[in-house]
Formats: sequence, structure tokens, C-alpha cells
Amino acid sequence: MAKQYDVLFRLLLLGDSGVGKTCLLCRFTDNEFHPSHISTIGVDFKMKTLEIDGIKVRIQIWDTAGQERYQTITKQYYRRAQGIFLVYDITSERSFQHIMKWASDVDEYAPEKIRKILVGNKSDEVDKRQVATEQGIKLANAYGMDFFETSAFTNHNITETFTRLAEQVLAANKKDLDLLRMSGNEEINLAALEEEEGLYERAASDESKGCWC
Ligand SMILES: Nc1nc2c(ncn2[C@@H]2O[C@H](COP(=O)(O)OP(=O)(O)O)[C@@H](O)[C@H]2O)c(=O)[nH]1
Ligand SMILES: [Mg+2]
Repeated sequence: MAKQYDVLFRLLLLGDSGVGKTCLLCRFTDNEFHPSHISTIGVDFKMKTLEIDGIKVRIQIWDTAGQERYQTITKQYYRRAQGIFLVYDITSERSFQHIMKWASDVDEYAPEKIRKILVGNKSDEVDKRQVATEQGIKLANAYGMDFFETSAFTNHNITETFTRLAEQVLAANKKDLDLLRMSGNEEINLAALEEEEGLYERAASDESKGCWC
């Protein structure tokens, strides 16, 4: 069977409930926007393959629920991720302030070489803006992260944001990647995928749910 991709990365969307994480994911993977859908329960994921520097990068993007009660589920996922989106809503000062809490969780639970990117979503909501672009830039600089303002609604900066994080993860893992490529990594990746799917089923079976998007 022909190899479908060269490497598999896991990226995680973090941030308060309602900032638009699920909408960002739907826009990126399916180019769809559903204005209202059932809140994400626990953790869910979608896949997409990108080609970066001639390397087929399959990214598995995990979408978490921001509610405190799911924290015990999501913390297991920090450790298995290579990249993290820290998402706030530009119309919610509160969601911006909470980024510090999310970032400190990442520092505590995620691997050291994890790559992070700051995302200010709902950039289309100009009249309701509470967080200035400069505030986002300043915070991202303080953490040494890249920063994008996005809109899942208008599709502004969506591909750019996901691609940038995937590129950074690729660069951070380049050495291991070369080793994997030399030895052929398909089996390893498929095994990892099956393992993740098992985890997902366990998380999902905790609570029955409808369509999450
Ligand atoms: N105007 C606007 N609304 C958005 C955008 N992204 C998400 N929303 C809305 O924000 C609400 C929460 O989105 P959702 O993806 O469920 O947030 P999550 O809890 O972070 O997953 C929904 O009512 C969406 O319609 C955006 O880019 N612009
Ligand atoms: Mg959600």
C-alpha cells in the first residue's frame, strides 16, 4: 500500500469555552462554519494532511472543552501533543486574561519542546472588540510565541495559523523526523493513531453526545 503521509503530529486547541475552538477546527478541516452547535464534550479530533517542504504532514487536531470539569480528561492530552493553539476571543477580555492560566497548565503538563501559538479569534466582530491587537502581540512576545488574529466566520487567517504551527512543530522535530524517514515510520504512526482513537472512545463514552460541530 502506498504511504499516505510521512509523519503524524498531534496539535491541541486550548482556551475558554465559547472562544471558537470547534469553529476554527471545522473551518480548517472542512471549510465550514456552523454558527451554533453542541458544546464539545471532553475531547474530539479531526485530521488533515498538509505538505510542508515536500513532507506530507498528517495533523491530528484535538479539540478540548474549556470547562473546568473536563480538565482531568484534557491533561492527559497535553503530554501527547507536539503543538498547542492558545485561543481567546477578541470580544472577551476575560478569555484573554485566562490565556495565562492555560499557558501555565501547558508549562506544567506538556513536553518541554512543545510549540505554542497565540490565536485571537472572532476578528470579524469589530464593534464588540475588547482586546486590542497590540495586547495580543505583546502577550505573544512575552511568551515567545507567534500570534494571529483569526475569524472562523470569514475564514480570515485560518490556513495561515494552522500551517504556521505545523511548520514550527516540523522544525522542532526535524532531527527525529529524519531518523523516522530513514527507517520508514508508517507502522509507528498507525499504531499511535489507533492508540489515540482508543483514548477518544473512552473519553466519548463517558457521556453520550450529539453532533459536536
Ligand atoms: N463572529 C464570530 N463568531 C464565532 C467565530 N468563531 C466562533 N464563533 C461563535 O462563537 C460561539 C462559540 O463557538 P465554538 O466553536 O463552539 O467555541 P468553543 O467552545 O471554543 O469550541 C458560537 O456561537 C460560534 O458561532 C468567529 O470567528 N466569528
Ligand atoms: Mg468546542
